[in-house]
Amino acid sequence: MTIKRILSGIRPTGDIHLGNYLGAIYNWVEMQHQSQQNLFCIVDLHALTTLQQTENLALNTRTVAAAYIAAGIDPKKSAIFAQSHVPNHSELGWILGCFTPLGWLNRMTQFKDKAGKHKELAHLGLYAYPVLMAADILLYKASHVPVGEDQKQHLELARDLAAAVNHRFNTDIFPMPEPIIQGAGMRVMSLRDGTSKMSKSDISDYSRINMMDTQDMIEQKIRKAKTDMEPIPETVAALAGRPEAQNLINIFAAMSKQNPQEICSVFAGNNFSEFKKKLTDCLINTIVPIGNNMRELMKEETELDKILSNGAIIANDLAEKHMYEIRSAIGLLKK
Ligand code: AQP
Repeated sequence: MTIKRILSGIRPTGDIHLGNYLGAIYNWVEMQHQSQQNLFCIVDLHALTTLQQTENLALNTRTVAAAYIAAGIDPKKSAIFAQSHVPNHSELGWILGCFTPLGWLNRMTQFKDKAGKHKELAHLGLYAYPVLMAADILLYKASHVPVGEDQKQHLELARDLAAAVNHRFNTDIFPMPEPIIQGAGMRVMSLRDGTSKMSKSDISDYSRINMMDTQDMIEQKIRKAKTDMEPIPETVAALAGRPEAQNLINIFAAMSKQNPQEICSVFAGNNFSEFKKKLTDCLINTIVPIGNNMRELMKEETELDKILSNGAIIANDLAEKHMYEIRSAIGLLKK
């Protein structure tokens, strides 16, 4: 597959965790070598859509940048930058908003999930964030966008907006971005409840493995992770209806680069205690070195900020060039 330009990002809304790693960063590390240009953004403007999570925005932005680098995103190969350091994201977001029928936004399931019961109290930013996400992608003419299953609908919106603007102005200014659905739909679930996603915003720290967790914390969290009374079955099919067991087996499979069936075959008939020890070792071997690396990078704040400003220079150059073409295509007066 020829990949011209990849764009993806994570919201700096709290402790970056195993779900963000397995569902996103882990795949980007591989992909960065297959593509001609990589843009990995820390989407701080998107963090503003959930106002309760913006307390440590600057710190969290640096932490996400440190996680990218510590996990293997190479700043020499990939531009790492904060979304707010490229003002064109907001400009294009506004322009695209003017081409977005409300009916399209009303269909977005994430708004319904995140706004909850009191939709009329939800903010415009939360409602409109898929448009800003479309701007993030289309601003750079990204050819490929690695996204989780839950973001597929938003990528569809970006494609619809690209087609609508191209058609309206009889131009091909926006190439169609292609989704890359990550890790065969790898969705890491909470360690406390196998039916809800592992999330930064979960109030229980025991629901997730954070990328900066120590060995002790990982041991404790896996020991306390919810399971059931049944032994590990021989087949993956027999895990149906056992979401916590399924989640731990999926995590082990992803971490050890095996498939879940192989894990079931190895541990079939055992209870979870032996399995949990092996899973803990596996997590410690991968996560603790990344966490230590993150701590080192966080100590060198000036260096980290330099990486972000270098990334922003690359992103701004590209964005300004494209924005000039976009402004011309839609007929705005030249500066
Ligand atoms: N549990 C997960 N399993 C697999 N992938 C996940 N991602 C997030 N959680 C999981 C993937 O990480 C990327 C960036 O996520 P994000 O932080 O921008 O948005 P999010 O999905 O809202 O992440 P959180 O942790 O749930 O944050 P909060 O609690 O702030 O909403 C995406 O590719 C996402 O699929």
